This record gives sequence, structure tokens and C-alpha cells, in this order.
Amino acid sequence: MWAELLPVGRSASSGGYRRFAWNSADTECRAWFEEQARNRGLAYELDRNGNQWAWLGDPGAGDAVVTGSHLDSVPDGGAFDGPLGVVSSFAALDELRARGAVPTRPLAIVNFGDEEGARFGVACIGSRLTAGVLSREQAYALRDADGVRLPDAMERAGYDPTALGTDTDRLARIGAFVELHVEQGRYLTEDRPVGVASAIWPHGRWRFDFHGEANHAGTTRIEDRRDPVLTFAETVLAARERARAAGALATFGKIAVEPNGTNAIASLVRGWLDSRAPDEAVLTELVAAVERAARERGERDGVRVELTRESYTPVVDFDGPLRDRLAAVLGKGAAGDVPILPTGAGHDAGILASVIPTAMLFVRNPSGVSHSPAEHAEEADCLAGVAALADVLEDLACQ
Ligand code: HGY
Ligand code: MN
Ligand code: MN
Ligand code: MN
Repeated sequence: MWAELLPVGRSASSGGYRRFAWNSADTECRAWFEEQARNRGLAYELDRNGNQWAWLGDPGAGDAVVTGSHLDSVPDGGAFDGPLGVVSSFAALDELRARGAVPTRPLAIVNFGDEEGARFGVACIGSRLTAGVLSREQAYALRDADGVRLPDAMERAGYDPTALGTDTDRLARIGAFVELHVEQGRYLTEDRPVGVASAIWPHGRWRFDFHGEANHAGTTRIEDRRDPVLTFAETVLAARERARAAGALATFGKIAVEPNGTNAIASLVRGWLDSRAPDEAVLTELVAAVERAARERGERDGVRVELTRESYTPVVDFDGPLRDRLAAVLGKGAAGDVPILPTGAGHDAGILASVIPTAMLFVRNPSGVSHSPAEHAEEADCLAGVAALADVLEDLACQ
């Protein structure tokens, strides 16, 4: 199962994945999901937001236990972020059947579309639409770097975008959602390779636009320049320095320069800030400090600065009965405490936590590296994750 998915959308040169929403690699992953569902005799379903579901039992019965994750990736992403959760869900279902466990509640495996937001700039589009935290209008306004609208991208991939929106009825039929995900840090250890999420840090994406003045690189005196690259550079340095001081995170990983010519002073620089912090007040102050630094430098450079918040996810606290139940299941017959850990990474579980009981399991990633072709998890730890997920599903759905 895992081996079939590995080559899909993988770059021969970097070994990284380029599975962006509704592109050919994403469509191939979706075909793989449908095949896995049908091969197991599960009822396959595509919902109004393009998320895929594989049901064991009557989807209409209510109080379903759902597990799954996403199959899309960041540019040049790793093999585990997302797919490990989906593959482990199918493997855990196989394990339940091998144990002869008989579900007393409907069970479903889900692939949430466009979790990384790599193409349209907003993360977790499939789960945000389902949970009602992204409206149809907002989704229709999204465009990719080539100006392709989200609904047009869906239609070109053969999906009907006309019914995008909150899926209240579906949410009412779900009693619990558990997402298994590769850890994107190094908290878990060899003897405790599976842990339970305690929280997701608040995080968001802000776009800084630096408006300067295009001019000739070879004839414009230094004192006559209004160079937005300079203001941007100062902003990047300020973001790093303020984040370090605040014990938080700030990254400019995506940049656009116009007209982007070697011998031309730029007219516009766009920098996307991804920022995250242990709590919301720290995050708010960090972004405000970066904005102040940008504007102060812009004053000096004669560059106009505009700031747009593109997406924001408040802190998710998984503390509650479902998390405790997962910790109890993982703790059965195991020595020592069950690892309970926070993450700075966003997840579909973080979106759904606002509308249904939700919890997460993390599987050890020895290097902690993620959003990179170097992302890796050991087979033994992945199998431990499948066994833990099977125990959790048996506890939740087969009692
Ligand atoms: O960006 C994130 O944290 C997530 O991987 N989408
Ligand atoms: Mn990710
Ligand atoms: Mn992920
Ligand atoms: Mn994620």
C-alpha cells in the first residue's frame, strides 16, 4: 500500500513531492485512496468539498469514529507528512479486521483535500470548508500563482465545485476524529515512538507588500533609489531577531519580486510571513513588531508597506476526554508515561477541533525534519503507530 503511493508526484531530482491541490499528482493520490477503499469493500464517498471518505458501516447512523489525514504536500515536501496518517488508517482498519474486532459505531477514513495550502495559499481548505471556517465565497476568490481560480482547478480535475460549503449534516454524524501524523519535531523517543497531541500553537500567514520604484540598476544613483528589496531584507532580519527574542517562530519562505530582472530595481516585493507562537498574545505582538520594523525601514527607503493577514488558526487545546482516552489506551501495559506533546504545525485536526471531538497521535520522526525530502520515519515506529491507532479505534468504535 505504502509502496504504491511513494512514487506519486515525486521529483526525480530532489526526491521531494509536488502534490498540489487538484494537480495530476493529487488526482493520482485520490485515485489511490478510492482504490484502497474499494479493495476493502468500504463505501467510497466524495463530499461537496472534494474530501474523500471510506466508510465501514452506515454513514447515516451517526456517532462515527473517523480517522485519516491528507495526501497533498508542500513544494518539495516529504513522504510522510499527511500520507502516513492516511496509510496508517487503512492499515489500522486491516488490523481491526485481523483481530476480529466488530465495530459498534460507523468507522470512516478521510483524505482532506488541500491541507498544505501550497497552491492557493490557505491551509486546510477541505477541512475549513467542511467546518465552516472558510466560506464558499472566500474559496471562490482564491487563485493560484497562474491566476487559476480554485473552482476552475477543481472542475479541470473533474470535481464539481458548485456545492462548496459547510457540511453540517456530515459533522453531526461524527462522534470523534483522530488524526495520526508524523511528528515534525524531535520529542518522541525510540522507546516511546508514539505520542498524543496536547495542543497546536496559534499560527497564521501574513503577506507583506513592499512598493518601491522600478528603475535601471546601472544608471540610478544609490541616493535616488526606492528599492523594496532593501526594506524586505531588513524586515526578514527583524522577524528573525524578534521571533528569537519572543521564543516564537517567524519564516519568510515564499517571496515574489516584480519585475524580477537582474538589471532592474524592483517595483514590488511580496513576502509571505508564516508565524507561530506558544500563545496568541505573543504571536500578535510578534507580527506587530515585524510590521513596525517594516514600516520604519520603509520610511527610510521611500517604500510603501502593505500588510494583509491571509489566514489564521487560533490555538487548539486538545485537552479533554478524548485526549485522555487516547493516552489511557496508549498507556495500557506500557512502561512510563505516554508522551503528550504540543506542535507548531497546523493540521486538519486543528480545524475540526472547533466543531467535533478531535485528537491526534504523533509518530516519531528521528531527525524532526519535515516539509523537506529528508523527512523520514522508521518502519518500526510507523508499525507502532498503526498498532496504536488500531488500539484507539478498537477502544472507541468496537466496545
Ligand atoms: O503549515 C503547516 O503547519 C501544515 O503542515 N499545513
Ligand atoms: Mn505539512
Ligand atoms: Mn500534514
Ligand atoms: Mn498539517
